[in-house]
Amino acid sequence: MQSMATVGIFLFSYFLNIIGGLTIAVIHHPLRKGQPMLRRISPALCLLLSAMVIVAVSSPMSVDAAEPVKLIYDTDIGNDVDDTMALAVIHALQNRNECELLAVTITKDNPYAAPMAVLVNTFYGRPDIPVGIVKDGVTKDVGKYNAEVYNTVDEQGNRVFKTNVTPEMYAELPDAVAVLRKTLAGQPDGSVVVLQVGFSTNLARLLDSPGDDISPWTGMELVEKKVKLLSAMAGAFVDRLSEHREYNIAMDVPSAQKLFARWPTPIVYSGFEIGEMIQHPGLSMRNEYNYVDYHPVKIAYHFYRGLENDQPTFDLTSVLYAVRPERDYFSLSEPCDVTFDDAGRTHYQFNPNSRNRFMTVTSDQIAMVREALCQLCSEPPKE
Ligand SMILES: [Ca+2]
Repeated sequence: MQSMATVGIFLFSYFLNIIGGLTIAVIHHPLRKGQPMLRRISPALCLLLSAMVIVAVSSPMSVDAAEPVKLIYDTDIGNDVDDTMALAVIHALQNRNECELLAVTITKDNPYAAPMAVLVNTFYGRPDIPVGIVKDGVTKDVGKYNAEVYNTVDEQGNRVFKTNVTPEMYAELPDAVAVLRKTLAGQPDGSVVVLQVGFSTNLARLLDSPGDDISPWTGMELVEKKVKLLSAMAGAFVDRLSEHREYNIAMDVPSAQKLFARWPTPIVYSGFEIGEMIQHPGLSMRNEYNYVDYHPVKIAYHFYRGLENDQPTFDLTSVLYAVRPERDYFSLSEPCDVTFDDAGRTHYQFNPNSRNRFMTVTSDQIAMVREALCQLCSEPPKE
């Protein structure tokens, strides 16, 4: 679109110059007399008009066109199907040039988690996005769908999903902290949004990491320099859930306490209540993914949730906010300090000096987000 507009501006400017040239020719015609002033200023006037048109036409575009949001996706893919759906949403947004997925790091310590992430990336045409895994992490079980999707076969018995990462390669895959450090070190200052939709294991270790041959900066310094926002699906922020031990926090409380106490840039929390209130309809999964015979997101949903059932949109909400923060899909709380106790319960206190906020939603926003996520999650891969 932008290049077409640029061509249009160029042609229009060229047209103006031609008109200007004709004007000059007319003015210089031997049968015409007078108008010495016009004769002198005509070429300059044309140039000026051209410049004004270029400024007038191009300015609104340069104001409106946001740069793609650079994302790191830290996920416990395989524990719940929303991680896989959220990854599909990221790819749909990247197809629209709204974001760029730099790396995926995984906090589920099972050999099928990384292949599942790569399988989804490959389905959407991006098999080479770097993936890092947690070492000695939590939730070592395989979960309800990673192996099922990975091992899906067609009628001839051939696996239908290609991946260049297999469960057998688990021991050799790079450590998430190294992938995080390398990814951040290679990006411009203040440019990266980190999505954390699983446990805090990897990011707490990142903050603790010393300078090394990847970067002389500590993990804390790298985050401070490179990360503009942590969009986290974590905690619970309504009174009725004051005793709730939100899963992402409760599975690794020490890492969550360390991470959220020390993270040096703004955090936006999507609490349990947000994804719970915005239910993805099973109807969409049944009817809107049939453009291919085997869809990894639909198969994952089938094994995890059942196609007849609706599914909370927990992790998807953190993605949508991260990429489209200005679309009013969500409202934000006043700034507040957030802590997690040893049982994994959420505590927060409003503090005007805090960098951190949590999401809230109205009934109108719930309807809008549900539909936006249905459309994005079911969007076919780019040809
Ligand atoms: Ca998750």
